[in-house]
Amino acid sequence: MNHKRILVTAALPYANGPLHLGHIAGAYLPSDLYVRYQRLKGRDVVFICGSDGHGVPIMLKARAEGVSPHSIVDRYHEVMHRAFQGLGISFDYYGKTTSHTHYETSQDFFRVLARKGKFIRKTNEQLFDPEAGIFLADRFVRGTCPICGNLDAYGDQCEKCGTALSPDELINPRSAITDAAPVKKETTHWYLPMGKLQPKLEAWIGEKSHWKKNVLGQVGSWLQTGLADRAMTRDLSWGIPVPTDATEGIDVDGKVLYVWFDAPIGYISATKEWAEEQGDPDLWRTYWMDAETKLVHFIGKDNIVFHCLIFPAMLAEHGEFVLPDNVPANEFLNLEGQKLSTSRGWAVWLHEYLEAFPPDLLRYALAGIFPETKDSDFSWKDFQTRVNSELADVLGNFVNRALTFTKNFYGGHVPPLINPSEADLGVLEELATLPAKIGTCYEEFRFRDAVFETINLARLGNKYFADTTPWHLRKTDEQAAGNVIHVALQICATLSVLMEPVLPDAAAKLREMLNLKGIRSSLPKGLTGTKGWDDAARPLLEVGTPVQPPAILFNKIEAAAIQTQLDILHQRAAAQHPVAPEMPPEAPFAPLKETITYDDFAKLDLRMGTITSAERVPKADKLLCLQIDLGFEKRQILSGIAQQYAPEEVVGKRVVVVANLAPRKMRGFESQGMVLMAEDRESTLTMIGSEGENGAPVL
Ligand code: B3M
Ligand code: ZN
Repeated sequence: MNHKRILVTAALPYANGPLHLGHIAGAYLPSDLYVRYQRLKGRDVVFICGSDGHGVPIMLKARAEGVSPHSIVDRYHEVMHRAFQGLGISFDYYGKTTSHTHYETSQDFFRVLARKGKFIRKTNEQLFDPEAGIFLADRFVRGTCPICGNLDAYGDQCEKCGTALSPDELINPRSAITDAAPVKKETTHWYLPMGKLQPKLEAWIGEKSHWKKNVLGQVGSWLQTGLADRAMTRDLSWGIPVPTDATEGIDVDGKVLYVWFDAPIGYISATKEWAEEQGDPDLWRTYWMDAETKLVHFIGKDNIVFHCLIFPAMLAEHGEFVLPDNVPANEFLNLEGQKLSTSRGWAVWLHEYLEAFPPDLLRYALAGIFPETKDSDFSWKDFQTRVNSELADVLGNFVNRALTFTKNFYGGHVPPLINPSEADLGVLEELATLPAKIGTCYEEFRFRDAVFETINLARLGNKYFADTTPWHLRKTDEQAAGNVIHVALQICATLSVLMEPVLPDAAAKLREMLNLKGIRSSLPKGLTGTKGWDDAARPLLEVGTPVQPPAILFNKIEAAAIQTQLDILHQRAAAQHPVAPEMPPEAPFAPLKETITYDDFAKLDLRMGTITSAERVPKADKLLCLQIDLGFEKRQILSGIAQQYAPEEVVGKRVVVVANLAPRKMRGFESQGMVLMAEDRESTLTMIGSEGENGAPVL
């Protein structure tokens, strides 16, 4: 469908801490590049974001600091908003979910679903902290992960193996507030019947073959596991109260909307507030309710289920809204080869980066390594290389040569193009193809490719210079040399438009040097210029235009500045995580379990086997799905070894299998047994098994 307008959202960050590079590479910078490109194309686009002020993460932070959730939200809302502005993330509106409009909008939404009978009500037992006197939702419970054995999994998710959990699945649950062992208590909640809605969602997802593979993969595995009904309310003291007029007289005192119910509605509320600010309060309806809107949600991979299944289900059940056209989620960004972790102090904070270096450099370096199809890694060394050898040596150098030549030999004016050579025309032809080519990269969310093609234009310029050697040429053929400079300046002008989404500050500086006027801005309401993206296919500079002597576009980064950043990172990590080995030295080995009888042991049926194939399990970083030959039959076994063994490494390995373990389902796959491993004190796993034919009992 041809869309008339685009509504772009970026995930609402929890207002419980500052932003780090992982956030930026996940959702915010990709969305900003996309939106700036669309604005340069002259499209009608609105870019919405805001702070997520509810949910347990905010409550835990407030508790930790002994202040109210409100003051946490207000503080980090400011910090995040400023940091976004510092990086040039060009939202049309940045709201927060503690606003009055948002409370009303979320409660209205709930009312509509309740009145249409879209919820089912369930009363069941949930975990309750007897000391604190409250129900323990989501992250208020911690305990042992039933899948991977991580001792510190959250009630909604295990961060070690990535499995989504519900609090009652945890082994040895304990309250995150008082550490007390929770008891069970009855409570009533309103559920979205995801199980019933699954066929509809499947049909809808079936039309989304244009979505990114990593997104479809995760969605597919959720659907394969089968969707479970989701409670849309919680027993919590912080959140949007469940509206009493929608609950058929049932007491909802102390009940609030689930944060993942209200947060995505925050996109709608923020659009309302934006419309209000435009002086056209009803304008939000056009963006949310007219079928010709293209709705695009930018998020990180941990938010996929909410944006691809739950929120669309809410929107569809409500009935008045458009559904997302695309959800281009990114994978995760690692840092210096390790998983980013705010609790371990392993992170680069955006506001701190901005104190050290200009925003454009980070935009460029990150866009080149976006985790578009798989996790990627940010390192300071790579940052330095990208800045020095690409921005400074390729782009900066090319612009500098073109402008220096113009100043020294053409009186600082754009020379004419007379009887151009084949090389001149070849370059202009190539240039003419680029806006469409790079535009396609943006349209398809291939930002790394877009950046690569953009810098390539400067590479092309440098090569053209090297091939035509205007510094020699001008001694024999003044006019031919003038042609080269003319073409080089046109390349600069086109670059100043095509680099704008990634390098907005440098692009503006370059246009000023070139005295290039009338180009549309990529900022909100930037549609006033007369020329934009597509015009960059043709020469933009008029002959005779006076240009300025070159100023430096990108300063190189010294090794010392990089070392400073590395030192900060390592000191920070050391302070947050003082030499703390996973196991305390007093208890070097796991304690012995209680004694069992021979009969207990004899119940185990252990068999020799050989791994015949192995593959990763979508959405579960720790799991490999193994096919094992037991001689008399083949088994499929899921094993939590993916972080230590690559699939290809384990094929052919001899193992001991617990062959009479009841099968169970994990991530939608059946696991028919278990593979024995030795786990040393560093948590390194080793497989056990050597001689003995497949199927031989181990006694
Ligand atoms: N606040 C989770 C997160 O920051 C959540 C996103 C809400 S988007 C509607 O990852
Ligand atoms: Zn786990």
